[in-house]
Amino acid sequence: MASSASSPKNPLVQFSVFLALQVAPYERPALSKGFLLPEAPSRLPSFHTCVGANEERLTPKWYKEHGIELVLGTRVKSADIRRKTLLTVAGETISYKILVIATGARALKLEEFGVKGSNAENVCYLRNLGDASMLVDLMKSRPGGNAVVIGGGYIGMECAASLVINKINVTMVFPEEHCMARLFTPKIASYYENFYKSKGVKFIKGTVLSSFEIDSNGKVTAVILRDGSRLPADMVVVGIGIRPNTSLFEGQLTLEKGGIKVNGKMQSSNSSVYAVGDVAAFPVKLFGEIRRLEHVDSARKSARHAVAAIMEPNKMDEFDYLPFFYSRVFTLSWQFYGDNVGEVIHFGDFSGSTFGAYWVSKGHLVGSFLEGGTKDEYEAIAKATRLKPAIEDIGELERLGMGFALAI
Ligand code: NAD
Ligand code: ISD
Repeated sequence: MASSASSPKNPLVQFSVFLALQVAPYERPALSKGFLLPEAPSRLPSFHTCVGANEERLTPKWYKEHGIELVLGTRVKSADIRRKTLLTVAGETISYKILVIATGARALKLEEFGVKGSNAENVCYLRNLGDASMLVDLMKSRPGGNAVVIGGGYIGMECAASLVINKINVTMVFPEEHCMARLFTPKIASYYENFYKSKGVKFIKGTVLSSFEIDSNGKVTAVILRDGSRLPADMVVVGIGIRPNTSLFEGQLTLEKGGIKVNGKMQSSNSSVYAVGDVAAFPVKLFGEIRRLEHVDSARKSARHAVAAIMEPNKMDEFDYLPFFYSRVFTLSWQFYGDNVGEVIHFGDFSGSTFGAYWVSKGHLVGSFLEGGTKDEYEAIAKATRLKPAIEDIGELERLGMGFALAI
């Protein structure tokens, strides 16, 4: 987003949004959830940006009515931060007074791990609308077929659930000992893995694929694992992580944690340039350190904060964000707040439908996880994590479980 002279709605600032995409900006969460459902799937503009904030639909008409120039199908090929210009692939030069970088991240490709075949017509990634549409078409064209899901993170888990709902047989392959290894404890992971197994999903853990078997039409027919075993496949879904899109700015702005380093106003090492969302590495006050968070909630709130800081620089406090992650699959739904470091205690009924965990570091509660909670319970764990209470007796915390957060 670049801002320069004036607009009809706001005489002081003109906002322009430049996108390589051909559609107005949208949020990704639906792509691995509602978009993949066989019945009444979500479609644009129902998951336009700001959908989570219950605001107006940000359709192209909305941008127009608000005096924001929406420039689609325009890829920026280079940036000159000193001159405050962007050069597009079409050769146009765009000048800005203030630049907001919201370039997000790209899906890691199997080729980066030495495996060829990503371009086969039945191998899907899941990062954008085109990817999700491709997966929908594949599921429709192979009813009852076999899918191999590579990766046991967010994309792997959410897509595996959607594939099952579409009556596709699923085998998940990932290198760790359990799913969602970046966040879940082995005990939490075991609950979800058992739930998935009850839906027919097979897990192959602690290994990775080494190659694809590809037929004469260029379609993958099987996935070959490192130990030589062969998994027949009608489709492959790959979710092996992302990398922030920083390349336009490398050597011009300070980078940290793989992203563009910003201060508490989301301002980069150049005061005219801001960064938000997956690409921004910002100070998380609660942890006293710079983090780069890959999540829609952080994207929404960091963007809101950057714009407020641009419009009213003297009024703005430092961004004070409580890290939040969530997922919804099948009938399950969990939320996590804070940081998953230190000692962990579990609570609740792991043989039922509501359970959780707290993380305690340096004598304070720093992270909370809850599956199957009510709105009040989720609000309670968020509040407790934000307050970072001292924990003198871990056993007592374990005994109180959900009651600890509800009493705060
Ligand atoms: P991820 O980091 O969550 O998980 C990556 C997984 O791939 C891990 O299990 C990892 O070990 C595995 N992996 C890495 N290399 C591999 C290899 N060579 N072979 C097999 N497995 C390998 O990343 P993701 O699932 O790709 O998700 C991408 C992004 O989308 C993330 O930023 C995530 O936060 C976001 N996302 C979030 C949600 C949500 O918050 N609910 C949902 C979907 C996607
Ligand atoms: O909550 C989510 C979700 O479902 C995603 O796909 O955050 C991510 C992205 O919006 C950020 O990578």
